[in-house]
Amino acid sequence: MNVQFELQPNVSGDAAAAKQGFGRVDRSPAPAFDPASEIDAACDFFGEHGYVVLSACLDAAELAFLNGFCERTQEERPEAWGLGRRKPHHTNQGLIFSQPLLDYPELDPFVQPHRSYPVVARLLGGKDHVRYAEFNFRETPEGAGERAMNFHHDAVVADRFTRAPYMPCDFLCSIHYLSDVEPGSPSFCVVPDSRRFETLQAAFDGLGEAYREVPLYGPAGSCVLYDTPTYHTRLDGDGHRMRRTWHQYYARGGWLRTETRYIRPPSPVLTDWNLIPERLALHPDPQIRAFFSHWNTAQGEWAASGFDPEVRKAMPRGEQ
Ligand SMILES: O=C(O)CCC(=O)C(=O)O
Ligand SMILES: [Fe+2]
Repeated sequence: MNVQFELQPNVSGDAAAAKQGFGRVDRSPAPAFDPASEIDAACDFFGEHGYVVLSACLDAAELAFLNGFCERTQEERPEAWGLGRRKPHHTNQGLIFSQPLLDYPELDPFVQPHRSYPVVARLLGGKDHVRYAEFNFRETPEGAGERAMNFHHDAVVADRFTRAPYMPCDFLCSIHYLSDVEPGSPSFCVVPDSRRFETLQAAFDGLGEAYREVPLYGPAGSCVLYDTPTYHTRLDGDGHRMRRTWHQYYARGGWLRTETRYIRPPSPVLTDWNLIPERLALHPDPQIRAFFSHWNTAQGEWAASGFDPEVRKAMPRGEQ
């Protein structure tokens, strides 16, 4: 594997001070919560700070299965990972297997991971309100060098600035670490309490002394949940060590009354390309169908075609 990153200029923070963000990195360990016995504390922490770390979410057998899956598919379908000929999207981000659920039903048991999912459900307003949005595997290859991904937020909904109460959130992302993440390896990194700022600069100015960039370290099997408006990045490690991760996005379903006359609609679709395979989109169990009910227009067209493989192939990430 010979993947080399190109260094990205720091446009979100202060390029004179740091390669990423403002360089105010706080390496004191973030608390990690047991998702079963400490679910209340974990949800309170997320509600307050916009992220939470959950400990030991995958056991040794699950880790072996998921790592084995990644290694096997990198051999069998290198193009699906962007190995060899790099993909037009996600170039320079490392490797990604964007849509493994399309062809691998053996992953279905993982769409609601047994340790982290109850926390996810609580944060989105209860298990009847959780919707699938995206599922992928990623790898920063060994020796890829520095990348300096900019701090950013993912998809957001405008009413986050004004609605009351703020929670439940609109989207959240879970990142399960499939390899150990420690100083020296690339790590997911958050700016706590930053979700209600328009820019990273505004968070830096607004949070003042409290502004911090917190790398989240943890052994393989740790899980980070973050609210998508929270500023974050992949903080580079030493440029040599690898990191493998499993990313899953969830959205909030259903209409929700607020303290005002405003009624929150279901979250919009996260992406215009993510596809749900027929076995899940049209699942006989209505609860599973509801979980997979957030369809984008590409999905609508694919379903209308009878899930025609040629229609899928025409889509940018249909096969890659
Ligand atoms: O890989 C990471 O640690 C962060 C990735 C990320 O923020 C993104 O792809 O939006
Ligand atoms: Fe992101």
